[in-house]
Amino acid sequence: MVWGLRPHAPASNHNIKDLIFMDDRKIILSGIKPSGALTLGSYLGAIKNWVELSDTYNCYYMMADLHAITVRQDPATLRRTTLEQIAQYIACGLDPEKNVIFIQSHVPAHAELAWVLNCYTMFGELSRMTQFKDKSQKNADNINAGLFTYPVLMAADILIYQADLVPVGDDQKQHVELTRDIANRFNGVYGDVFKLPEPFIPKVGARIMSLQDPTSKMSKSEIDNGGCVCLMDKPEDIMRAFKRAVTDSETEIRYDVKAKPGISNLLQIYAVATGKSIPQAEQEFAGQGYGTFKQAVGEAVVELLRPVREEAQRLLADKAYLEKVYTEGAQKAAAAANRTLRKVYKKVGFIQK
Ligand code: ATP
Ligand code: LTN
Repeated sequence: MVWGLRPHAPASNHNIKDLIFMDDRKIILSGIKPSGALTLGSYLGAIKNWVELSDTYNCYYMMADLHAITVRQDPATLRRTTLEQIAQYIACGLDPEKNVIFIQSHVPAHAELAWVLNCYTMFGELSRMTQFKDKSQKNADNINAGLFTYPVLMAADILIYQADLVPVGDDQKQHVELTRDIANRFNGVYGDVFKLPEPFIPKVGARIMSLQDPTSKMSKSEIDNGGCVCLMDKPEDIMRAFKRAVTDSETEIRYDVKAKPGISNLLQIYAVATGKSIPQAEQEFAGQGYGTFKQAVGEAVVELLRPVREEAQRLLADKAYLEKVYTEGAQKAAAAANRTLRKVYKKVGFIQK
């Protein structure tokens, strides 16, 4: 990737905020809410692909803290998980020299564009979002307006960088589709302002299920029920979670999501963790018992996460480095985001400063 001065930046005395990607690689934007410890689900569904894509795209990866507060967060915990998440992104293999790693609230243009896009998004569209329906059921005492308009902020996150691709798990597909609808509506009125983004959803690993309830998604806000494995979990905790994983009363290790959701989930986890295909995994364990299989899946996950945990721990001890990463990241992100925001403000008729 090539960094260069943004147009109209002073040629002398420029600093990092004037730097933008200058090559014609396609652009990626994605993010995760720092609403808890990162899980195996977000790793296999999203971050693992971010790392694979980061060599061929210009990438923006953020901590979506503005999104996190749609559900009540303890302020001290939110600060800690945000910092931990940055360390974990880097530990997973995202090089801050090649990728723009930043905290969403450090780039105010996201919230500013979200306001404008709110005026181009319909109440009916937002009412159909399944994440809103799920979260309002789970947080019945706090169905706030932010929870409802959350997909508009997500659209702003994506469109402000003119992203081509948005690597996410299956649960976010609907939000990326809505982003395209909003962009299309806006472009229909003002001309080609926004690029239309595509979701990038992995074939295997797009929906890792809870180990305790394999019919519902493994989710960091449901960490307490034992169905979740976190990136920073110790090997013995990971092994225990897999040993206790819910399966079924048969004995056959076969991929069949409807009839055998628990075993299918474990096969999926094993396949992505080892880079094997699901049929290869089925063959490997043909005729073996569930106990041996669960042990092998646990061991594969322990080995997958061990370097991530160790490197994240090392990075977390170096707060000055993490601060440098997110400060420079926000400056680079803001340079790109402000360009789109200025264009949008001009198009809708705001007087330019
Ligand atoms: P929360 O419980 O706070 O809603 P979450 O655990 O669902 O959080 P997110 O921050 O919403 O995690 O998701 C981060 C990214 O990881 C998104 O791209 C999402 O699609 C993906 N992801 C999350 N959980 C899974 C999962 N179980 N399987 C595959 N991908 C997932
Ligand atoms: N909505 C996502 C997190 C998120 C995101 C984004 C993902 C916020 N903004 C932009 C991709 C692109 C979630 O709940 N997992």
